[in-house]
Amino acid sequence: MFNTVPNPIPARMKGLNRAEICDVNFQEFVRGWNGRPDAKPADGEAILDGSALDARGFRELFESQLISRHLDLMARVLRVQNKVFYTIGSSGHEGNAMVARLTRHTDPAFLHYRSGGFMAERFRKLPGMDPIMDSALSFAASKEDPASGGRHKVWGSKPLWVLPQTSTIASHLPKAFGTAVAIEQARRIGHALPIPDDSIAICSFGDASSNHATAQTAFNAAAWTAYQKLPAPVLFVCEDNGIGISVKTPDGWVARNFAQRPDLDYFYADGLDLASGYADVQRAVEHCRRTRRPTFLHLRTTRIMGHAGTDFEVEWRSIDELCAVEAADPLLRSAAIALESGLMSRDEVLALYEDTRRKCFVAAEDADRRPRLSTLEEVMAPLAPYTPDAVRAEAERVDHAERRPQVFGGEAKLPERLPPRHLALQINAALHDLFAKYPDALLFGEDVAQKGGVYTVTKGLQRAFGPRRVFNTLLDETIILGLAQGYANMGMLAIPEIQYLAYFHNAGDQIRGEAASLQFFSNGQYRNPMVMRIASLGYQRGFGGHFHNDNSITALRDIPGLVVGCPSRGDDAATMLRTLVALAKVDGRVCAFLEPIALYMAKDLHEPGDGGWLTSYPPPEQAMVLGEERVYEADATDLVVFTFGNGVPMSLRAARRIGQAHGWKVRVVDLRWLVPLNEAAIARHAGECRRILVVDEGRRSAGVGEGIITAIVEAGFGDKPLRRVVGADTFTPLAGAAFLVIPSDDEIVAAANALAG
Ligand SMILES: Cc1ncc(C[n+]2csc(CCOP(=O)(O)OP(=O)(O)O)c2C)c(N)n1
Ligand SMILES: [Mg+2]
Repeated sequence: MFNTVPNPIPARMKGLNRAEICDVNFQEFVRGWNGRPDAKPADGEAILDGSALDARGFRELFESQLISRHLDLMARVLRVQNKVFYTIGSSGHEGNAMVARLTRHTDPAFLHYRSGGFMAERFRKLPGMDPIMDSALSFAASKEDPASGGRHKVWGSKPLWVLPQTSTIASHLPKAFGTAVAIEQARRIGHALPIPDDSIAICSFGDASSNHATAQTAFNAAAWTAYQKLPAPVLFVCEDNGIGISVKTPDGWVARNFAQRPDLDYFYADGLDLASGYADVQRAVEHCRRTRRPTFLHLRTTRIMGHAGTDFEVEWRSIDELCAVEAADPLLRSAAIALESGLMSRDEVLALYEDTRRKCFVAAEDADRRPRLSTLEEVMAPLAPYTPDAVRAEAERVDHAERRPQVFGGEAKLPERLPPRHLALQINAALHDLFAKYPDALLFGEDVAQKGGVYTVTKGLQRAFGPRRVFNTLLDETIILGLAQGYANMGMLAIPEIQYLAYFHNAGDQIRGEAASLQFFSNGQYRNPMVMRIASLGYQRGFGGHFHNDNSITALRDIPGLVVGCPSRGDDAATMLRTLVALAKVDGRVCAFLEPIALYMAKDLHEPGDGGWLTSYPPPEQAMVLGEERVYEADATDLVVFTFGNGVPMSLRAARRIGQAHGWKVRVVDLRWLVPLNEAAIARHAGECRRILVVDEGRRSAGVGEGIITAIVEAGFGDKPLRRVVGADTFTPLAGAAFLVIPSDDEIVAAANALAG
């Protein structure tokens, strides 16, 4: 493309690494340029004949490109001095600055890690911001990094609506799609957006990433939406550099795969050439904003200086190939445009280049002198905010009393006036209450609408609150959780349903890597609160087999910051749901609400017909405190049983038998909150009782029971007689064999007998 370093490398370049070679290339290219410049264009004139880009625009984009490049070069130099801790760069991708220029700083952006150019350009949109210093602070992992507070090198900014992304490729596409849908849906439910109504969501990623299942599901969901003539203004920007780390994307594959997709409108732009690429980027952006249709911008880029600073391409790629790639460096093209157009002289280009370099190094050295995170408390501060008084006040707040009779079909039908009922009905009533209380609440998932869910838990909600607030999604858990993040990003209350716990695992990264991490990686500046309802756990009399009886709570237990609650009875479900919603509203928490399927319809406890598992509906001003356990027989001290979910009624039945057999008084503690575990309460009950039983229907390995026992041991009660009744490390079989793998009343009694013996 351009005349750059010849191969073999001349002596003067021997010993240089490829970043240094690209650096020298630029300078030699400018010095050696001997074309004839046009008459210098005025600010508003086209930079080159026929270009849609004017001179001022070009000049700013070029500066943004140079900032991005010199941040990369700086990172390579200072990495070895331990002043910078991240070297995945943007070199070759600087043309993405055009996307930033042609969009607004209020268009939410979820960015590829090669977005240095985009960021530098977006920084221009607000006065008084400093792209170099802000980025340098992030490279240096400084506590003063305005994006993540020193937790990660991210492209992120609160005022610039760049929601931080870290490393997992493609994981941000579902929430970008979700955000686009949310922008449109807000108007339909009367919710005031934090950004203009005609905003679009921007989402960039690499060519290799476009193959990822998580990316493909976002494209599919966007097309599925557009096919139904529903708006989904998301601009997918595929930055195609032809390679992913070391694996080449087959030539032409991205165009082949996307150019003809129905309902995903394809545009191509040359990201290596500002003068010619600009108009094409503009067309794509304007199309997305105007038509509100999902738009795929295939942006040609290249990757120079390797995947990251640690990628020594010379070891696995031919020099010829490297030289060819480096010759396509978009900064050489920009320099050529600057010179050809007459906008800048060679000296001016070189001076700008060196001045930008200097600024980047000065900023980086400055950033290095700023404090870094130095205590665990600092690191974890934004992870799991909890303001108990405000949460309680929010959970108990009732300002929808007037609407309730209409929602529930009359004063006499208010659920608290009805006789005691089972879990499914009380969850259903609690959801109706919450929807009446929060006009921005949305419930969505598979089969939740007209059918009311597989177990009819959401029955009537859509009729009461309309299809804009209660609706079926397409069949994909990743998208359900991506939508939840999108609605949350736009300030709505997302209540996604996952039909079965097994299918949460299918999409777990959307919570584990994305939703639960947002407050952490944005230093608490962004939050995507939600209450995810999941039909869970076993005991369905042998019906349904493993995937409808999944008991892996482990997969949720170790997600930092997640709140997990699991009620065993209807009244607790209602008060817990209110608190979970308050946690979401007040502290921005991501919450999981595990609904024990087998208890949905349970009415009796000890004998058929005793109605022992029916509960009265708690009036709306009642809520449960996070972490608070329910204790049965609080004065009993012979034995304490720690349990939750299906374990609660089993333990209560077993307690009666144990009492009869041994004359013991048995205290049963329903923990209700599985994450975080209330270790203090566990310690207190363990300390007050002579013997301890842990009944955990989850799996033996890493289940909740392990946490309970650890809390007991760490509190110093490990020498008390203790037994655990726990599910086996197996998948759940069908029919009667299902009962072999999970705890039973008999096993609990047997464990107590062992303690007595
Ligand atoms: C889910 C996931 N798998 C693997 C990786 C490791 N990884 C990081 S970048 C990358 C290649 C991405 O290539 P591409 O999408 O083309 O982006 P580029 O780096 O070329 O800009 C891989 C495999 C990852 N970050 N996330
Ligand atoms: Mg690539």
